Amino acid sequence: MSPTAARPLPDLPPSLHAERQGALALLRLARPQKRNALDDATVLGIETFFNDLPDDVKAVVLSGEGEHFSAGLDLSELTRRDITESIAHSRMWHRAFEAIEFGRVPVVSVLHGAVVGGGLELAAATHVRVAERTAYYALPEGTRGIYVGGGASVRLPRLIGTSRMMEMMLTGRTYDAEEGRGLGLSHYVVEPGAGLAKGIELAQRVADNEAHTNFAIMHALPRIAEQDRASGYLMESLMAAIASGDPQAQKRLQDFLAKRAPKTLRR
Ligand code: 1HE
Repeated sequence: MSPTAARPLPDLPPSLHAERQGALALLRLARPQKRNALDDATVLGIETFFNDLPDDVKAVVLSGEGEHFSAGLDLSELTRRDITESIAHSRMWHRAFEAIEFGRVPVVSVLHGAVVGGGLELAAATHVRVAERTAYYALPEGTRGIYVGGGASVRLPRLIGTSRMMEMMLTGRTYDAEEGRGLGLSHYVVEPGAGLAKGIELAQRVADNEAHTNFAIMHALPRIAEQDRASGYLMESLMAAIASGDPQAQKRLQDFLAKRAPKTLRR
């Protein structure tokens, strides 16, 4: 056990609730009276949470309390900032969501109700997305006279394409849960109320992977995808050699060959 393994989860503002479940940490947006609108305290709390996770946390499940995952940026705070402060505010969101996307452990988000504006930006920073059938997606920034600031311009074109994001912002359209799955906004659609259990089941599977494999998937894969082909192939070979050279990988391979490991069957 590492010296920090028994460390508790970080202290969080009242708008966030966190608990441990075995190797998982469950983080919940807990401001349902404001539809989980993301104020500064919440975004800073998210950054702290992901930067200070105890070493024995292997995956995180992120969900929202109440009827909606998140109504996005807290619009009441926006009215008080000048341009310089707004830039700093957006950069703060970037830092917090980078702590998710390029953090230490994979994050499974459970989406329901409104997943809009900054709420969609938050979801897009997570690695696996489960949507309950009530989930819907929108980028209302266009209709509010503002622009995305939590990383959507970078992440969403990679998920759904620049043209589709452009159209979402121009017209304020919504996509429902099934449409969102078709576009890649979520990977699963489940019945209302079933999202958390599904998210925990998936996070448990992720947590059972070797840490070095999860590292490669989270950190090497997206970088390779943005590289030129020759550099990408080289990086892939290096990563593959590092991964398969790990003693735990060798043990897993031996277990399969000795018929001690499960087969890859359809499920
Ligand atoms: C809020 C926010 C918010 C609710 N900031 N306070 N996001 C949006 O443009 C979406 C704005 N929200 C909505 O359209 C609706 O609230 C919902 C469809 C999500 C939910 O509707 P409903 O009827 O369940 O709730 P409500 O009555 O609208 O809201 C309940 C309370 O939450 C109310 O406050 P109250 O004091 O009157 O009770 C609302 O004012 C408050 N509330 N959403 C502040 N977003 C880094 S850049 C990202 C840019 C963006 O995210 S822009 C998109 C902003």
